[in-house]
Amino acid sequence: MIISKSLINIDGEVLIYPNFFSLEESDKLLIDLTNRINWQQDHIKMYGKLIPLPRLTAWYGEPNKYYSYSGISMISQSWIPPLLYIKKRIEELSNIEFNSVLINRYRHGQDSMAWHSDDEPELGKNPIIASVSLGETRRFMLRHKYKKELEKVKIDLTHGSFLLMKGTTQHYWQHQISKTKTIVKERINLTFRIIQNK
Ligand SMILES: O=C(O)CCC(=O)C(=O)O
Ligand SMILES: [Mn+2]
Repeated sequence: MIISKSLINIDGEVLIYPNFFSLEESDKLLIDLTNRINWQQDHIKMYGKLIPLPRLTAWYGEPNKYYSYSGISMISQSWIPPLLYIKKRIEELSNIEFNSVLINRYRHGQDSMAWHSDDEPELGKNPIIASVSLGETRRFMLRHKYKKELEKVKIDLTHGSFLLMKGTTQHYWQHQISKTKTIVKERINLTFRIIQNK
């Protein structure tokens, strides 16, 4: 059994498994997903203008799983083998079954994800988020929503790493991937989720 200590010690649980996938597996998965995922460029509306999200996205899962965030609605595309392989591996470790995955592709250092919690109603009361990273290492940060005196938690998510957020984490904590001025290659992140609708 692999044991991990929580990165936060209050109001939730965040576990990290740095080399969860071997280097060979991770390299192969990165190439497979880059080529086979149906990537899309979504836009959000801000001040009446359509702004492109600073990353490419895709939503896969069991049939008819809907997901909405920031005014964007997506319907699941069918699982493909590399996604099913990753899903099986993380389900074995976490003992949880996931039915969908949001995939983000950060093309360079200017692609990012702003502070947020994964707390959309369709994720249920205490969302369990299983996050797999491939490709370039990017810094993941957590901050408490109310206890401003708590230090931010910073963790580098490396090629083949697995991060699990559970319990009340999404009620009390936000997370982000910030932009970086350093020249970085592509990174793909997959967050497996349990959608409660239909
Ligand atoms: O890219 C990451 O590591 C985080 C992605 C994320 O927070 C999300 O998809 O909700
Ligand atoms: Mn998130």
